[in-house]
Amino acid sequence: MSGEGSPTDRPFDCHDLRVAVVAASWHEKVMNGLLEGTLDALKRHQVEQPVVVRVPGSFELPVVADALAKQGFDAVIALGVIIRGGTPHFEYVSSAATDGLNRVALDHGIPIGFGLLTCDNEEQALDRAGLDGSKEDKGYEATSAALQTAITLRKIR
Ligand code: DLZ
Repeated sequence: MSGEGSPTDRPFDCHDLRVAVVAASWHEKVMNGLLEGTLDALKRHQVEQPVVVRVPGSFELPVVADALAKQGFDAVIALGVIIRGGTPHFEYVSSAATDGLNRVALDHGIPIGFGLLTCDNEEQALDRAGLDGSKEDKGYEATSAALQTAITLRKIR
């Protein structure tokens, strides 16, 4: 499944952008779909040799995104899946990851592709994972948005 479909998803030339991906490891099947969608988007936008770094869980995404931003990447794509359980843990991890990633974007002035799914159950996550039978491809979508933003930032700076 390709995430193409909205006007913002038409591929454009990003061959001179340096892009890194940071991906959590919980919920392997959904993560595989998100990562595949991201790599597909990077390829279609002609991004060369993206760096891919894995972290244990979504809570660890911001600190590694921050380290990658410090290395001078033009965009970092963050991928993770958080599924609600029976405790408030979901809220803590979701907001720590979301707030942390937003802070990295603003601190470093680079787009962070927001490929973080926060879902009530696995079915909702699978629907958004870009797998066969999924309704949406959030890996592709988050990547395309970040690349478009990196190009826009380059134009206005
Ligand atoms: C502990 C935990 C739980 C319960 N659920 C998830 C999840 O659904 N998605 C995810 O990405 N990570 C989860 N984690 C792990 C935390 O993100 C983190 O890795 C640990 O709390 C260790 O810091």
